[in-house]
Amino acid sequence: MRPVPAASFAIIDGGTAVSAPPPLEGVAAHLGLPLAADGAIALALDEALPAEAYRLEITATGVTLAGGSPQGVFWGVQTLRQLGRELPGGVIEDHPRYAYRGAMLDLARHFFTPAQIKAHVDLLVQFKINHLHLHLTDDQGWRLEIPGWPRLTEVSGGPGTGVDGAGPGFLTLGDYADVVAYAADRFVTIVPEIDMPGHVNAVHVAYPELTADGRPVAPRTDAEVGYSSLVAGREETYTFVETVLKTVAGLTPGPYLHIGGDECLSTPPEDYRTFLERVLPIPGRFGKSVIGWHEIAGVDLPEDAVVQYWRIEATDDAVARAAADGRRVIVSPADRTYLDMKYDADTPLGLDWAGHLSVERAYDWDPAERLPGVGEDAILGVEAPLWSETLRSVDDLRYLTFPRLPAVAEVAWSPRDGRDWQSFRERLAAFGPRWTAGGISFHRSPEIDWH
Ligand code: IFG
Repeated sequence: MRPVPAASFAIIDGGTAVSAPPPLEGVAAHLGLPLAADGAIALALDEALPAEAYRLEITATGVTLAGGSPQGVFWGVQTLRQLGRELPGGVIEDHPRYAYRGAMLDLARHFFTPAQIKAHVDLLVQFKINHLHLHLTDDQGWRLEIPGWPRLTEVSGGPGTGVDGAGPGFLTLGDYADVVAYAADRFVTIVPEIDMPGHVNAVHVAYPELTADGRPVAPRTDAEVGYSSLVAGREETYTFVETVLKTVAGLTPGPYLHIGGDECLSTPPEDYRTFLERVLPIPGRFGKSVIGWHEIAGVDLPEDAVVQYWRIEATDDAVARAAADGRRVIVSPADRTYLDMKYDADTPLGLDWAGHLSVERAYDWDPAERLPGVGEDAILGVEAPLWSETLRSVDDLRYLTFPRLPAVAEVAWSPRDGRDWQSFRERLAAFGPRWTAGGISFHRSPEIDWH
């Protein structure tokens, strides 16, 4: 044991063991240290704590980490891992501000493989993100196998699909189950999105019979939006939608099904209403709560519906009304959370329709102050979407994600008065060497004095 200040504790590489009761052995495995009954790091459950809360006590002789549930202990493990090998003495008591702390990955514009998605989960949990929203379908590609509708993936998940024709691929039922299980083992809930009634050119390419005139539709590999729509007046539309949502619900242990609803510029308003009134209740029939982008707030919503706010406007009356009616809101304002926004004018990747998103702007805002009428009690949580129109590799994905995802993750986890940009930027600096050592591409933002 190296000589250390009295109150701190040094983890000896490989020589420090962890003790864990059976329900926590899975969590202990994530520490990468041996299990032993007399381990210097003791994991424990403390039912008196809220599920995701934990209490970390570090003394010169060892560490006690108690959580309200295995998930709470797992979040404590992430803090332990962040502290490194020299653990400062003291007690940390911590719990999340919001229950829903999400990241979104757009697999439709550019597909990423199960292995790449799982590697992304490993990085997200280090910042206590507990939901991964997978945008599975859009104009350019359909990325989840649906039994009975094979052309969705054979055609619209096949070669040449994706923006610039560079994002081919799809998840088989087995791939999806594998990703769901991997995420669950790390206390991350997968939130699948089937975007409707807009953003459906990939459906029409695969099944022209679902279009208004039944004529063949050309694949699209550009990045335009708002030009496609399911036909609200045809029964075939609902047969298709019901089969797809039933399949996805059956594959998804999590409580949510996201049905999109955004940018339906080619859906007449009355048709949009008709479509949603028939489709919004379907997830509930399969035991799921429906999530939609905030445009859905214009129609009557199921009691447990969740509205995901994404625009940059200062107010949104429909969302405020939905919140006043008891619907919950996921706050994802593009000008604060869209990781596909450029960092600055020199950023080679990304878009800039919501402005440039610096690390500080991703950090220095408050979800409860973002939308008038959408206060703390209406907010389910925060999510950072990453749209993939300009992504071509995992390095690209990570370059836009890090270091802004940690900023949004802290907005979602920490109490509002506990947040401080100077403190955050100093703590973030320690990740530079770790990401470099791990081969994790990230933006060395000049806002941070990287170690
Ligand atoms: N808006 C579209 C996305 C994507 C995005 C890129 C939403 C909900 C612009 N819809 O954001 O499909 O194109 O920043």
